[in-house]
Amino acid sequence: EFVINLLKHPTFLDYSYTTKFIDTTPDLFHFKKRRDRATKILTYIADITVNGHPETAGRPKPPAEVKAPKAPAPKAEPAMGTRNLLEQKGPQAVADWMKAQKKVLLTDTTMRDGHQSLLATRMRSIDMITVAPAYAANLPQLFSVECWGGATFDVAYRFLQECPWQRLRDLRAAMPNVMTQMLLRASNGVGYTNYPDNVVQAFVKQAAATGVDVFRVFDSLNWVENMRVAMDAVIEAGKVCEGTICYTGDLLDPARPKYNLKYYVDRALELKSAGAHILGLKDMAGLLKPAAARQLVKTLKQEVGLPIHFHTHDTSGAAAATILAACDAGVDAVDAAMDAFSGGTSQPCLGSIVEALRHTDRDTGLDIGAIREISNYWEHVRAQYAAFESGIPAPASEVYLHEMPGGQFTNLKAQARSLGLEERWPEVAQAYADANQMFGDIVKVTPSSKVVGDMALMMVAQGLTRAQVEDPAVDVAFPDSVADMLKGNLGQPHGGWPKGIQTKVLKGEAPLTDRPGKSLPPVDLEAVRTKVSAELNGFVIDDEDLSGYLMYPKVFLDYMGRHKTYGPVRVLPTRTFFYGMQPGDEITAKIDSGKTLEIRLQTVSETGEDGEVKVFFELNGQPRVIRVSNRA
Ligand code: BTN
Ligand code: 3PY
Ligand code: ZN
Repeated sequence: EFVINLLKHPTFLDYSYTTKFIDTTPDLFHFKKRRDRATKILTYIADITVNGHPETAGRPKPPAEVKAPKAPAPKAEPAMGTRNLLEQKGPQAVADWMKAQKKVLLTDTTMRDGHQSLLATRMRSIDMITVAPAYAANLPQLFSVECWGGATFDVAYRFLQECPWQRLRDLRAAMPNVMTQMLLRASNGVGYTNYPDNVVQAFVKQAAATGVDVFRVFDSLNWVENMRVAMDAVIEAGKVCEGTICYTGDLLDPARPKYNLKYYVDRALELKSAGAHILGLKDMAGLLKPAAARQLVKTLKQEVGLPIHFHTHDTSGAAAATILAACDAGVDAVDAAMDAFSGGTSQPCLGSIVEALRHTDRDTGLDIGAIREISNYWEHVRAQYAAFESGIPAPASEVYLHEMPGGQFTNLKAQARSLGLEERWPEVAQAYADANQMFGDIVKVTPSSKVVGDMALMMVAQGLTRAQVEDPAVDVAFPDSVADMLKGNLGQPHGGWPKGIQTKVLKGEAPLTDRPGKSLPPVDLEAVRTKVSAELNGFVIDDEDLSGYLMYPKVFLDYMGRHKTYGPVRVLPTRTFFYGMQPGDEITAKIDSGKTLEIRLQTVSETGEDGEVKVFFELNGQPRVIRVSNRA
């Protein structure tokens, strides 16, 4: 019978242990499968125990007493929330409802931008899914939970050895009443480059089907022309389209007229006519100051008429003041991170904003006790990720000089460190500002921010000034990303690219002026599926995997390869995932509904002459020995 089943399921050949196969094929040669998955997981634990995890080597370790955090208990059945409204009445009803609310609506960003900005995006799904039922039950008045997209997509595959789609599916199931929200880089999807239209369309369709309710769609140059394909796909899927303008510059600075009130109103009206249900105002670097926020929000409310959802970062330490000013001016919804994941390059503090608005006419109505309990959980989660803390201890008014997005600031600092430029950080900050001006004062957000960062690092590393870079007589080997951007492959900035630098970089090659997607031929999705299948020894990937592959071919295939060896390691507690186990440690891992592995590590042998170490486990009471080679 086993053999027949096997023959009937070519998917078993090599990749049978992807979580989806398990989920969708419940009764297939059950016993064999369970044992193999357990062996793979034990192999992973043994390997990490002996050799360490490459990502945490040489980094600060969480204190020994930090154990798997416990989520607060749900206080009641989940009350009706925004998700129910969306399901029953559709996205326009959600937008109308927002405008009718007196209270400020809140989005919790902890599960996406919070850890993206503070912990290099390294939060694992299990830490999110564990607390999701408490969100549904105890904070059902939240507008949305931002938990997907941005950098979390590729980091899940690349560094966390887990499937981002599975994360989304699990969160959606655990929070049935509150809208989930994602960050989508329009034609860049969740990647760093423009994709063919049908790839973007397939991605949005799948994200909507798997569980995203609100799509915050932005373009890294605020070019609405380049956002339509993504926005149309969201609208087509019946989900909430939050057409978003990115904020940059300084609205009140007469010396920087490019980004004035008219600029933002014009973009907002373009987004409205492109079909946005909500207007997103995305201050990715945290540059919007309180007085400017008051003017901008008031004007956009008057001139555009869409509900406004404001997002900012607390890099400067002044973001809460800006949020409160925006609330005064009538903003409909704002983003904040749970206290333990707030501040610095992340969003401002959710609990404090709720309290600041308490007993005013914009009272959020959120339960501060529930917020404290959930934040307490997050505090314990954060402690487990000590290895990924950026070490930026204080607010930085320097952000008004370089204008780096929250997620990039810490990242670029780490990059500068790895290039030996740590001491010269102030020069990097200045070079970033200079590079921005050289490119014509552009919006800096993924991926345009990466291009400006690449240019800045190059200028500092090679000792080049802006004048030298621009001088036709000075030979400069520009980073590939710079050439790509000036060729028009990310789209067109307001006012176009400065001709001088563009001509120098392109050396006479004609730049693109249409949107890049217009000239990218559609991908033959089924041909790609077949090709990937062949690379995976016949394993047929589904639409989620296909969309993952299309965004990040190599990252996806590497993930699949490791999955074959190590199995569904997403079920491991975070401490075990990053540090393995000590003799005497016991953990529990649920591999799928109802099946639990009780794992105890007994002892670890000396390294043998063959370079192998024997790791002795007890698995559900039975002894198991795993051999791994000592590479440490
Ligand atoms: C990566 O950094 O490649 C993703 C993390 C998983 C890598 C696994 S962990 C166990 C084994 N040891 C390594 O050095 N790499 C793999
Ligand atoms: C992303 O694109 O990941 C961002 O967070 C931009 O702010
Ligand atoms: Zn952000």
